[in-house]
Amino acid sequence: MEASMQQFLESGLEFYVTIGILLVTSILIFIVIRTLRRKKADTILLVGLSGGGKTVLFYQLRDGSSHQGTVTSMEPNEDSFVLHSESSKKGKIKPVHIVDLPGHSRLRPKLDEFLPQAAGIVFLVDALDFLPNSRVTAEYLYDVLTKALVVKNKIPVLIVCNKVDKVTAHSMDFIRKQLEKEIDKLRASRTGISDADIAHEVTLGVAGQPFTFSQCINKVTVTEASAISGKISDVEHFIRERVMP
Ligand SMILES: Nc1nc2c(ncn2[C@@H]2O[C@H](COP(=O)(O)OP(=O)(O)OP(=O)(O)O)[C@@H](O)[C@H]2O)c(=O)[nH]1
Ligand SMILES: [Mg+2]
Repeated sequence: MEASMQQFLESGLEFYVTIGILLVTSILIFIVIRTLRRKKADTILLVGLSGGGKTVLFYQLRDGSSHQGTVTSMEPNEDSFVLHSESSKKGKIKPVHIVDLPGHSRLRPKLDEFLPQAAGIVFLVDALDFLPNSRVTAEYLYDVLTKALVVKNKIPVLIVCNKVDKVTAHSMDFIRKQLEKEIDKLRASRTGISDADIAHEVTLGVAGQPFTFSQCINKVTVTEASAISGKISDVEHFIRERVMP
């Protein structure tokens, strides 16, 4: 009697152990398949106000020439290529997918379509015509920095003060400070609008302290460039760092 009881218990235990093993194996297989399926983010987005030089930069990165006289873009301009500066390594290194998004305010929602694949964002600022546009530039940058995906995926942002070939261009330190000040003001005014919405919105910076880019969860850096004359090495370096060969 006792022996058959023991046999019964043992077979029950065996049953549960087998089910347990099967369950753990299926979960592991499921996780592996999901990880393999998830495409690695390999896209660099060029964003910023209209006229900042995104399209000029796109061609400079791809062809090493600026295609003078671009008109305002109405559609995203995208391609996968090995950077012109790395063309000697063609075939040996991974191409990058670059999307030049139109700066026109009505076309800006296009950004959301590309964000899930973004490995980095290059935010162009017109350093020549900066002052009259500092507020709108900061508004757009604020929108980018508070996008849920940018924060969740910690997408690095490189702010590029473009057109430094002109002597009247503002310095990158000046532009950085102005943008930080404007974002600080925006932060105060936007959080003041409705307390109910704050729970859903990302709040930038540290409460009670003036805003600086270094407080962002994602890495935000500032550099200068001249897309038209090909002074874009910091941008190329940023891209290569984000999309490894
Ligand atoms: N001096 C100077 N001008 C530049 C530079 N980069 C772009 N430009 C000029 O700025 C203007 C706008 O350049 P685009 O590349 O078309 O600007 P964009 O950011 O693509 O603008 P949208 O397509 O409207 O969003 C053009 O007249 C360019 O020649 C630069 O580095 N230096
Ligand atoms: Mg353009």
